[in-house]
Amino acid sequence: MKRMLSGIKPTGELHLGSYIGALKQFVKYQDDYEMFAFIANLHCITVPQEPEVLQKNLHDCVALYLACGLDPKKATIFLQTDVPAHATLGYIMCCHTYMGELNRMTQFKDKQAKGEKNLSGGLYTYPALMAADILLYDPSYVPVGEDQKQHVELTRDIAQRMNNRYGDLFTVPEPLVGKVGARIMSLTDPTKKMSKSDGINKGCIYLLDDLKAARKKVMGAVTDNLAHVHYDPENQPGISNLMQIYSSLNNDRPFDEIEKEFEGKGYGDFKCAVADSVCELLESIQTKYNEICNSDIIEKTLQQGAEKANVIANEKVKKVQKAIGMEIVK
Ligand code: ATP
Ligand code: LTN
Repeated sequence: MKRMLSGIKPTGELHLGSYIGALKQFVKYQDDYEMFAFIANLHCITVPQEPEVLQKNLHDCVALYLACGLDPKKATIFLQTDVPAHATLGYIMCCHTYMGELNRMTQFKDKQAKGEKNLSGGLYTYPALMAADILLYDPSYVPVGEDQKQHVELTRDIAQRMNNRYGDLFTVPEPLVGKVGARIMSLTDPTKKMSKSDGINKGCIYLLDDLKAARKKVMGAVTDNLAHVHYDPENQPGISNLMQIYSSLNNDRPFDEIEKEFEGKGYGDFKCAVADSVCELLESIQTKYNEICNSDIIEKTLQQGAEKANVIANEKVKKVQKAIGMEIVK
């Protein structure tokens, strides 16, 4: 069985974008691949965090992995810090990544361009740690949203470079970006990605949002005055975003079918249907989330996941250190 790996940072509450772009894909693939899904609690401290808030987000992130359908019997679910090999290989990756490459990464460039002050060294070298996260496990595919594709491509470059220099060390992974929903946009500004890092806002539907609040956010989504439900991200970005959400939550329903369903109807009807789909999803996730919080499944899952991940990751780090000449070999 081929492997697949991905991770999410617990930098805030998970939202509909994280679900559609990433989590839903993890769940879909867990039957056909050996799935590794981890919580990137090293990556999340590349930006300042409040300890109590981070702790809560971390707990909720694991609970939501499970509530969204990841099954610990099928997938290996673990915390990045429970597998110290991530930090070790992360450092080695840093030493095999050029500053020119890091300078080209849009995530860092965007923050710098916004004039954000006191950006950390960790944020700059973040893609090298991400390469380590991936290469430790030799996955064939890495399911991510559109914004992370560049990081997986850098991972491929580093893997190829190290394979050429030291012999076959790593599987060169491919990013897996969904055709629909790889970039869910903010409901209040459909030119911006729906993002948890933006704090509490009306443009972002959190998976633990109160259903009434979620419905209100959908009904208040920014649209246009063209008055027809049509997929055209350039001229109708708000409606197209809602269509992506609707499609994704209804078995990837094709856009032309959605257009037909709402032909001659107003945006109010369409928004109502989107809100119904969103609330149905949230209700099911929240019911499971409450059950999970009242059980010991989180601790058990993480312990079991870390045990399995440590075996694979430690073996890989040994192999890499040996190949580089960092170990005394008798
Ligand atoms: P955020 O911008 O919300 O702070 P992030 O994208 O920086 O989050 P994560 O939460 O770790 O970081 O992202 C987890 C996964 O979800 C990644 O694969 C990312 O590409 C995907 N993702 C995040 N936001 C969206 C979105 N709006 N649409 C589609 N996929 C998304
Ligand atoms: N950088 C990703 C989170 C992440 C990740 C990974 C995703 C860290 N390591 C390895 C896939 C594979 C993000 O910001 N969403």
